[in-house]
Amino acid sequence: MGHPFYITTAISYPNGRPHIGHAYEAIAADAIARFQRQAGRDVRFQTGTDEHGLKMVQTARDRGVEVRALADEMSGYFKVMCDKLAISYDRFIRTTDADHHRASQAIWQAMADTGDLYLDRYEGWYSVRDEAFYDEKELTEGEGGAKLSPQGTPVTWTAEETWFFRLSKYQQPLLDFYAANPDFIRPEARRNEILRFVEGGLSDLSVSRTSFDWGVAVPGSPGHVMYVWVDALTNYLTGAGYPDRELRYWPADLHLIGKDIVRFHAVYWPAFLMSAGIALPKTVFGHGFLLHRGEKMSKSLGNVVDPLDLAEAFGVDGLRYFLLREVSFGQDGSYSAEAIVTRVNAELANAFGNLAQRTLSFIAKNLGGAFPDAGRAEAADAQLIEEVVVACAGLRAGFTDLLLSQGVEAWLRGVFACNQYIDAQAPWSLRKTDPERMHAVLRTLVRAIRMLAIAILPVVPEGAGRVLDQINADERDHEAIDDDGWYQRQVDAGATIAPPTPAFPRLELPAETEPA
Ligand code: ME8
Repeated sequence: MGHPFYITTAISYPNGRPHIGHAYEAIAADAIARFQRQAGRDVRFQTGTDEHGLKMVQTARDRGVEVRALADEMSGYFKVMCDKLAISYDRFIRTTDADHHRASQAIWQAMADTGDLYLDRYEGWYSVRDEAFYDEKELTEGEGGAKLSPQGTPVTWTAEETWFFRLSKYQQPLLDFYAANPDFIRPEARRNEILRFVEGGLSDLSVSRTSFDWGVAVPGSPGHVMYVWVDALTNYLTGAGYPDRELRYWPADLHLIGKDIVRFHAVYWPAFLMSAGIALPKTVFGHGFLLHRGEKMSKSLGNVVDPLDLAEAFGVDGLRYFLLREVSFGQDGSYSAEAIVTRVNAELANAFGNLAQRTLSFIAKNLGGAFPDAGRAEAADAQLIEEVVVACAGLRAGFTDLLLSQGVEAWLRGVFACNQYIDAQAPWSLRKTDPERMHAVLRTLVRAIRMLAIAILPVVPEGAGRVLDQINADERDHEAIDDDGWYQRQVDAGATIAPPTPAFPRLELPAETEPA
C-alpha cells in the first residue's frame, strides 16, 4: 500500500443549499485526490458539513424549524451534490456524528491538560455570519455607522462568561513554524496576510458559549458548548480516527479551503494542535472565490446558482473541466454560461473528444475494429509520442504542485499536437494510397489518445473513462502512462475497438442564458 495522502475540504455550513463555490472546492479537492491515487498514494479524502454554531441556530429559528431538522435536510443536499459531481470522498462527515463529539472533547481535554484553557468574561464583537470574533481595530464602518467585520458582515456586541484559549502564548511558536515550513500556507498572498496578522499580536480566544446549547458540550463544564470553530476544525482529526485509533492518515497533507477562512486554519488550528501535542498539517491552501460574470454571488443579485443545474446544463465533466481549467488555482475566477460553452466545446468536445471519436470510429469502420499494425513508422510518429509524454508530465508536475490550471494547459498542448499530426498525416486519405503508413499513423494516435485520457482522468473521470473503455485500457494509474508494452499486449490478446459513442458531447448555449 502506498504512502498515505490525506486531503480535506472545508466542511460547509448547512444553513442553506450548496452553491457553486462549494461545488468548486469539492471538485478541486476531488481532482487532487484522484490524481494522488493515480500516483499510487493511499488517499483518504474527507468532506462534509459543519452543523453547530449560532448561525445554524438563528437560521432554524428564522425558518421556524428545529435546528437538527435543518441540519439533516441541508446536509443531505451537500451529500447529493458531492455524489452527482463524482466527488470520490471516503467519508462525508457531519459534526453531529457521535465520534466527532468524542474527538472534540478529547482535543479540548488535551488543551486543558496543558493549562491553555481558563474561564473569564468575554466582551467583544462577534459576527454570526462569519462565526468569528474580531478586535475593535479590525472593524470598518458601514452605512449609517453600523460596524462591519473585515469580511463586510455585521457584528454584534456580546458579553458572557466563557472559556478562553491562550492563543497569545502561541504567537512566537506559530511565527517560528511558518518560517520553518514555507509551504504551510499557500498561495503566497495568503501566507503574507497571515504573517502580518500574527506579527500584529494575538489575543486569547474565547472558545465556549453559554447563550445556546447547540454544540459539543465542554467536558466538566455544564452550560458551556464549544465555540463552533473548535469543533469544526477538529473534524479533520475525527476523520483520521482520533482519539480511538492509530492515526495512519495524520498529519493531513492538504486542507483545501477558501481564502476567507485561512485565519482559522493557519492560526487557530495549528495553535490548538500545538497545545494538544498533535502534529500539524503539512499544507493549508486557500483557493480563490468564484464570481458570476465578475460579480460576487448574493441572494439579492439573484445570481446564486444551484451547481446541479450547471451540471445538468453542461455535464458533470464539462463543469469540472471548465472550473479547473479556467480558474488559475489560488486566484478568484469568473464563470458564465458562454464561457463554459466556449471552453468546453473548443477544448474538450472538439480538440480532444473529436480526436478520439474520429480515430476510433475510423478504426472500427475500416479495420473491423482491429488494433492497427506497426505499419511503416516515420520520425513524426515518435515525435508526437514525445510531445504527448511531455504534456502528460506537465499535467503531473502541475497537479503535484497544486498548479491545476497550468497542469491542464500542459495536457492541452499534447492534444493540440495530436490534431496537428492528424492534419499533417491525413490518415483518412492514406487508406487507398498508402495503407502501411495509415496503420502506423493510427497506431500512434491510439497510443497518444490512451496516454492523454489517463492523464486527464482526475479532471473528467466519466468521459476519459469512456474513451479508455473503448480501447480496453484497464490500467489507469501513472505507471500505465509510461507502460510502452500496453499496445502490443492488446494486439496479442486480439482486443478490438467497437464503434465509439462520443465521450465529450458538444454543448449548446441554453436558450435562456440567465442566470447561469
Ligand atoms: O466557512 N467561491 O463554511 P461555508 C469559492 N463551515 N469558494 C467559496 C465561495 C465562493 N464564492 N463561497 C464559499 C465555512 N466558499 C465553515 C468551514 S472548515 C473546518 C469550516 C468556500 O459553507 C469557503 O471559502 O461558509 C469554504 O472553504 C467553503 O466554501 C465552505 O464555506
